[in-house]
Amino acid sequence: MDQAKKGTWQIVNLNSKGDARGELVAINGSIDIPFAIKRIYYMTSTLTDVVRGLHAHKQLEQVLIAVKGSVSIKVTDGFKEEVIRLDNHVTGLKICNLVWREIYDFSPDCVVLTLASEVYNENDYIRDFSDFMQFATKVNI
Ligand code: T46
Repeated sequence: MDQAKKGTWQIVNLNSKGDARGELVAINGSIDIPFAIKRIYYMTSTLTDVVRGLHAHKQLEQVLIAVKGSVSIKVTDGFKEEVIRLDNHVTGLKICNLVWREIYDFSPDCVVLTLASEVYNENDYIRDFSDFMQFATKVNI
């Protein structure tokens, strides 16, 4: 496996341009989030007892936003761990590379929009937790 710079996670606050007609949230790559957006995908109709994710990425950075409903995300970099509940459309969670994520407790109406720094690449995934721990705890910060 290639060595990669170790990352972490952070909350990203987005601005809503509200007016009498309703709300509009615009996200400019490299301005409102700290990378250029190469891919967008969204999860919807996820069963409430399902756990998604269960992997880390070697290089990919992403911002997840619950644009509707709510969802919990457990993240760990191999040293520290946190559970974040995303429950509004103006709060994103930026997850850097080398962070294991588990996504669960989807509300029935939940739609999770994800902005990604790279196009889809299965080779970028670390899907085995012990491989992840071995790799993450060896990489220099
Ligand atoms: C992540 C979490 C938050 C594609 O063909 N293109 C894509 O861009 C993506 C994301 C997935 N796929 C295919 C691969 C699988 O056959 O869609 C199927 C489901 O993907 P996956 O099992 O990876 O889905 P999740 O929800 O476990 O994970 C996804 C992302 O893959 C991952 O990067 O961080 O959402």
